[in-house]
Amino acid sequence: MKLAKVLLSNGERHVAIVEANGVQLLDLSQVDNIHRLSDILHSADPAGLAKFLIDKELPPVPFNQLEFLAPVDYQEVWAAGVTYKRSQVARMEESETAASHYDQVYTADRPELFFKATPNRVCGPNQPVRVRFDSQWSVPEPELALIVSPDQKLVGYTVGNDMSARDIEGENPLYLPQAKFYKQCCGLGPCVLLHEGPLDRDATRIILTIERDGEEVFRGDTSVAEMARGLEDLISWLVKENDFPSGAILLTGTGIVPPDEFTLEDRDIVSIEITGIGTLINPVVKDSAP
Ligand code: DO4
Ligand code: MG
Repeated sequence: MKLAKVLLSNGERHVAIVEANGVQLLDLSQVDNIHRLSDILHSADPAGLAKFLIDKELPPVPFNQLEFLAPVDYQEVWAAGVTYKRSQVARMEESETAASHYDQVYTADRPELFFKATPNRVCGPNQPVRVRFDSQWSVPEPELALIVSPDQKLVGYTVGNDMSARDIEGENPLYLPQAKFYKQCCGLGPCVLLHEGPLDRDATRIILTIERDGEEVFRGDTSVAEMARGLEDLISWLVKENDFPSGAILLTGTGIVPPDEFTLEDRDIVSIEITGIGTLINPVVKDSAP
């Protein structure tokens, strides 16, 4: 089952079940203490609760009569890094001084984990993701994102974009927070696929395309099976000595890095498809230096 937050043409926001041709709106007022998407995701039985909450008065809403919103409420967004060989090689190329750190973290027990975004820095489908004006080398990072409940369980998946300034990160590893964490630095959506059994990692492909002026300027793909770490293992490191009363969203690292000569430009369109979950499309915005 897939769940989403949607905006209707009359301005109403709803939580909904995503079906083949549209969405079925939910009436959250039927159950005490269920006010938002994350309350359903963090419940003991998200699929059962969502089915119970279907608003039987309302017919399904077709996709052309709604917009998907980022599937985040109050969660912190975190990210893992250097979890795919391609990322390890790319980081070692971009950083002369810190190459050995990336090499070591790829094989170490403890993964690289960093704070990625607060909800106000997250962009939903079709909202612009940002390239910093002080970066001349930035890329999208297409990543499987895990929805983690306050009781530290994997409850769902969405599509994530860990926007990254490679020049700032490469100049000095201590600049990582500035390379990763800024306004509009993270894309999430369009919906959450509930975790209802083990993910078929081989079959879960991640496809990144970037368009400029209507032409495709980059395409890359990988599969989640290429990731060197387990999903539950990443969560176990995230929650070690940590509490997430509002839950967390954990991006799991990128396995696709465009060639070194590529940088995103203002008005590029980034599209990230993850098999079985959906496609997250965002335009890019980059302001000129003030
Ligand atoms: O170490 C830098 C960040 C790595 C990252 O974001 C990734 O591998 O996806
Ligand atoms: Mg990343």
